[in-house]
Amino acid sequence: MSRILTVGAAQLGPIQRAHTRADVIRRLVELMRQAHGMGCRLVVFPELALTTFFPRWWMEDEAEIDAFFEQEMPGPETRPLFEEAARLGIGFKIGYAELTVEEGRRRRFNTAILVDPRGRIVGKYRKIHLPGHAANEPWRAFQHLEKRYFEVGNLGWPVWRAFGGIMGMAICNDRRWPETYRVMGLQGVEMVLLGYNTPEHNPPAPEHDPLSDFHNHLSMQAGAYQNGTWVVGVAKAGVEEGCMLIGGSAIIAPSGEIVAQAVSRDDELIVARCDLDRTVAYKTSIFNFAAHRRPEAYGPITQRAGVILPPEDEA
Ligand code: ING
Repeated sequence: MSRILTVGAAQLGPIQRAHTRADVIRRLVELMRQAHGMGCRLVVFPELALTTFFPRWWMEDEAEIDAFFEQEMPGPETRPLFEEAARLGIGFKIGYAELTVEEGRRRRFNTAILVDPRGRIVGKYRKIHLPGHAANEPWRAFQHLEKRYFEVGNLGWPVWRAFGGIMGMAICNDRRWPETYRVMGLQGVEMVLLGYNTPEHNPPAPEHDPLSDFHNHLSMQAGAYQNGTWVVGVAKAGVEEGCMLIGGSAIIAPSGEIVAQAVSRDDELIVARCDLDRTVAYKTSIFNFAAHRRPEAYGPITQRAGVILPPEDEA
């Protein structure tokens, strides 16, 4: 049996600070129309797909910061995207900066939503692994202040039955952590949708820069294979406000093989016919968790995250 889901990964080129929401929505709608024309039922957009990657700057003025956030989704500026999706009958995943009031206080998250072909939001995820720093580091050419502007996501990694399968979401740095895929893998995920904004240069570890593209694909391919799931990883790419972001958007099979890959650092749609039943062979053999995975034998270390064990005392 084959459950084919034709998916489009809609990579975005740079979004400069001067680009308005309307400018960006026009680009998203164009990519959505291309995806529909190629038979896609689902199109995946990057992390923070509505604005430039503003955590590269230290800002203190609340209004200046709030301008990068969506206080309702859809809102007046994003509604045209939802309306076009419903008109075309195509679902989508999009990442954006979420400003909400919960438990009586304003809260900010790096968020992604999954929208079905009728325009209904079927799932929401809030980024858990926030890289970078919270303090101002003005000596840097660009900063990475996600810890300043976002709270750690408070929704875990849920999965949803949608598009004929079991779908999950992650955001950017999440893709580098095996727990991200495993938590969804333990729930039977068949396709993980994720977006990223990844600078080619990582100031804390510049010696890793030549491996940026390799680490990008390594992380997603490993996550796919080790959990028997498809992974759709979508970049915002190119030179954004002077900062080079990697591209390399890819659609990855449960085998870990890349079946489609972007070749530019611009707006670029890649498409694949994904047979969700290709997950079964991995979930029922090598990664049959019930038959082979033994968490009860892994020892207490798994419960003490972040502990660096001291060297054994010299006997
Ligand atoms: N960006 C980067 C990412 O994890 C980063 C942060 C850059 C990590 C370079 C390592 C190297 O892809 C976001 N937004 O998480």
